[in-house]
Amino acid sequence: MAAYLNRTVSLMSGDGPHNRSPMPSIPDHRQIRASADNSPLQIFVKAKKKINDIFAEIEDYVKDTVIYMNDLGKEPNILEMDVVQKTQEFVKKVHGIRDVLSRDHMKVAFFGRTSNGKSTVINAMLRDKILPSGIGHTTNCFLQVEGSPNDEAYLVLEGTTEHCAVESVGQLAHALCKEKLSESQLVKVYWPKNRCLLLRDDVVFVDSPGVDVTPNLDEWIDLHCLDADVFVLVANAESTLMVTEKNFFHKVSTRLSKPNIFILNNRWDASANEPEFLDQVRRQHQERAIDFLVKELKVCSPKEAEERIFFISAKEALLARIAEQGNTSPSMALADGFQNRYFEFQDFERKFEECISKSAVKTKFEQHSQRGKFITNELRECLDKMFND
Ligand SMILES: Nc1nc2c(ncn2[C@@H]2O[C@H](COP(=O)(O)OP(=O)(O)OP(=O)(O)O)[C@@H](O)[C@H]2O)c(=O)[nH]1
Ligand SMILES: [Mg+2]
Repeated sequence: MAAYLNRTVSLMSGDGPHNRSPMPSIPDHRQIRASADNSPLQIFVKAKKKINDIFAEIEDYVKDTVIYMNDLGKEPNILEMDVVQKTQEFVKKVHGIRDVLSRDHMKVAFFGRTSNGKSTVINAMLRDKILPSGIGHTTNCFLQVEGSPNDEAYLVLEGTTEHCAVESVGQLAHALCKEKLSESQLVKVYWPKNRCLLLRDDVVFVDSPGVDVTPNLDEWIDLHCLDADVFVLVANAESTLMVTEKNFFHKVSTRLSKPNIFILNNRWDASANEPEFLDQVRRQHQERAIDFLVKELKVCSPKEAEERIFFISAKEALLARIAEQGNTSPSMALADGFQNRYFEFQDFERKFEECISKSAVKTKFEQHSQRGKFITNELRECLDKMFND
C-alpha cells in the first residue's frame, strides 16, 4: 500500500502522462546516496566487515592457543595429544571459514521469457550497456556480472581461468558468439567496481536465457539458483504472466523455502499508447501478480506482495541513465509518463537493495556465526579443563 501511495503522490505532483518533461528531472537516489553512503546494501557490507574482523580475532586466538599447547606439550603428562590435535584442526577450519567469508556476496538472478527485457533491466541497474540485448533470442547462456578485483573489464568462461578482455558490449557479444556455449553454461563478466556502486557493494547479477527456450529448467535451478538471495521475474506488461514463467518459479519454490521474488512488469512505456486503459491494465497485472506470489507460490503476504511488484520501462531507465552520465539528452524521445516509470524503477531498486541485503546477511552469515561460537566455546572448555586438571 505504501508503495502505491508513494506512486500516487508522485502522480498528483504533476508527473501525469500529460505533464511530460523531455529530460529526466528526478534526482536519482543512487547518486544522492553515493555521497551519504547510506545505501541499504551497507547492511551487508558492514556485517561482512564485522564478521571478517571477528573471525580474524578468532584465528589469532586459535593460533595463540596452539602455540601455548605446543609449549606445554613439551612438559610430560600435562596435555593429551588428542586435545592438541583438535585445536590444530580448528586453525584449518577457521581459515576455511575466513576464505568463504571473503568471497561471500549478494546474488540476484533474473528470469523471464525471451525478449521481456532481462538484460536491459540489469544494464539499467548497472547504468551501462554491459550485457548484450536486442530483439529475438539474445542471451544464450548464463552471464554473471560481478565487480572486477583489479578494475579491469574481462570475462572468464566456466571451467577455464583465461581472462578474455572486454571493453564494450559489442566485444562481449562477439566474444560470446565465438564460443560454443551450452545454455546452462556460466560466463563470468568482471566489470570495474568504480563504474557501479552495486558492484562495489558486492552485488552479483545473473542474467539467463529465456525460460521458454529450454527444457532444462531443473538443471538451471541446480546450477544457478540455489544460492541466489533474490529472484527477479521480468514480465512483459504488454501481455501477461505466462505459464512457462510461472512453472519455473513453482519449481524454484519447491527447492527453496520462501524465495524472495520481485516481479517487474517491464515495457510499461507501451501503456502510453493506450492511456485510456492504463489503470485497468495495471490493476489486472497487479491482481494477477499478487495472486501468483500470495496464493500460488505462497511466498509472501498480500501486503508484502505489493512491495514486490513494479511497473517499469527498463529501456527508458537505461537511456535516461546513459544520458545523465554524459550530460546529454536521451538518444530517443521518451513516452508520456516517463517520470512515473523512472520513479518506480528507482523505487524497485531501493526495495530490492533492502531485501537482498537483509536476506544475504541472514543466509550467508548466520551459519558462520554459529560455527564461530561453537569453536570458541570448545577452545574455552579445553583451556578450562587443562587449568582445572
Ligand atoms: N519498449 C521497450 N523495449 C524494451 C524494454 N526493455 C527492453 N526492451 C527492448 O526489448 C528487446 C529485448 O530486450 P532484452 O533485454 O535483450 O531481453 P531479454 O529478456 O534479455 O531477452 P533474451 O536475452 O533473448 O532472453 C531489446 O530490443 C530492448 O531494447 C522496455 O521497457 N520498453
Ligand atoms: Mg537477454
